[in-house]
Amino acid sequence: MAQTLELDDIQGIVIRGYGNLRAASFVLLRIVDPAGARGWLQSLLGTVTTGTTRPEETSVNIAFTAAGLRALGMSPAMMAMFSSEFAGGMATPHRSRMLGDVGSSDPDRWTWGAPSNEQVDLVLLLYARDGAGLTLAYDSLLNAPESHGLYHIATLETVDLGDREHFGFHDGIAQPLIEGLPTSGPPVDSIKAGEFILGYPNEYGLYTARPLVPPTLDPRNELPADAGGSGNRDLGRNGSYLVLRQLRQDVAGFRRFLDEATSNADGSPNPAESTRLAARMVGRWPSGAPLVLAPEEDDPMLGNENNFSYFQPDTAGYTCPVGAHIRRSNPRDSLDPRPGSAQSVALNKRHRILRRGREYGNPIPAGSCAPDEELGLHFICLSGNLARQFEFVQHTWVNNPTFHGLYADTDPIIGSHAAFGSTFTVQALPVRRRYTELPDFVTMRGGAYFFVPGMRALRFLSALEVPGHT
Ligand code: N7H
Repeated sequence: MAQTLELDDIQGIVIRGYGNLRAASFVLLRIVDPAGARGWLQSLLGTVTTGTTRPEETSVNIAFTAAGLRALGMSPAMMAMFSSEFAGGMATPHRSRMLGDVGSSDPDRWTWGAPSNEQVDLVLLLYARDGAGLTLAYDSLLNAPESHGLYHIATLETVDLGDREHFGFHDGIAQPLIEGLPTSGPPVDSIKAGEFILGYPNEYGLYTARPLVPPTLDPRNELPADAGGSGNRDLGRNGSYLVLRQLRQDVAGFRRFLDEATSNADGSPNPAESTRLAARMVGRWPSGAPLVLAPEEDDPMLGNENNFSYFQPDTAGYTCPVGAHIRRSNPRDSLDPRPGSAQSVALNKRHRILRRGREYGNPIPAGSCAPDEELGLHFICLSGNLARQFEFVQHTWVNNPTFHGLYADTDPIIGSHAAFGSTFTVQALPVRRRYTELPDFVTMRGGAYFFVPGMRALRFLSALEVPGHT
């Protein structure tokens, strides 16, 4: 039986992407005065949007980096209970290598989130129907941040491209469905709540590791009891980990590559072939139609279709290349050792992410190859276990040159081509086609790992008792 989720204790961003709230901005803040910041958090408690109902006007969510939790006053003993990837942060040398944040994506070149940048302690995720509503929300919450003990580092603005992203593809189609929510979809997408929300059983039938604190550290009894029965209190329950990565997209470079790789014998462009190649790189046509269901041409009627698998219709990748972006980032039923089996699907379910990204920057007009401005995707995803979910997808699938029998390919859209593999292989009969020397189309501009506390944990954090302080 599906678990009942405590929606009123879960921040809304974990439950929904607020697709009806088209304006969004992500405010990066540093804590200057912990007591002031805790007071501000207390004043925010009634405003933070929970998962109970879909907001129609605005939404406010909040998440903390490990540095932010320390700055709020969390003791080293409590910090030690968070996962090591969260505690260490996204920009350590080891993580940079593992995530492919090297070369032009090296943290040295980031505009925020790197050790050389201003320390990011928290992010305020604001959503509204329109820009005016967003400004209103911002002003009511953060007018004069310094008076709340906060320093405003930057506001990551977003742009509304409808359901498209900058490369011209329909995005935001495929999502895992959290068990316990009244959403329906293919059973392969139905994922145990503990994969995304801490304090519930996950796809192993276990509780995902989370910070548990002894009752003595929760004297006001604010935190829920550990459902695992340890007798401790669960600081993680109804919380999640959030990954935020500002990914710059080189739209001009993408279009140039496609045009050059598909030009006619006389050198003239071949737009139909260019679109076909782009679709093979993504695994869906621009409308969103999956290649495995629409092998020959785009079919907008299938633009929202997500009920498909790979092994049975397309074992070898003749329809959707095995290295295509969506086939790598969610291989569905094609994982070894027994592709096409229930075991393969079960394995895949342990590596899902909830995507919540928003685009930023002015779009480049269709057909233009003019040099880009700063534009791309504020990639956001949520997971209960950063290492097993987001990092695994990024490292073991996206940037793995030997993924699925390949040997020099990384993800054709988001892979770190210069560092790990710049070939894209299109499986075909009688011979495959290989595109070589793909430039990097996506570059990191900044990023961090955050913890999205449940509402009771947020209250607990806002009233943290810091030794030696009142
Ligand atoms: Fe991707 N793109 O526009 O080409 N992505 N992605 N992504 N992505 C998806 O199914 C894109 C990024 C996933 O379940 C679609 O909703 C771009 C990162 C996953 O079938 C399109 C960027 C990671 C899926 C794009 C980017 C992922 C997915 C198809 C960066 C994880 C679902 C629309 C600028 C590390 C796969 C859809 C499934 C889908 C694009 C980033 C993962 C069009 C441009 C960093 C899991």
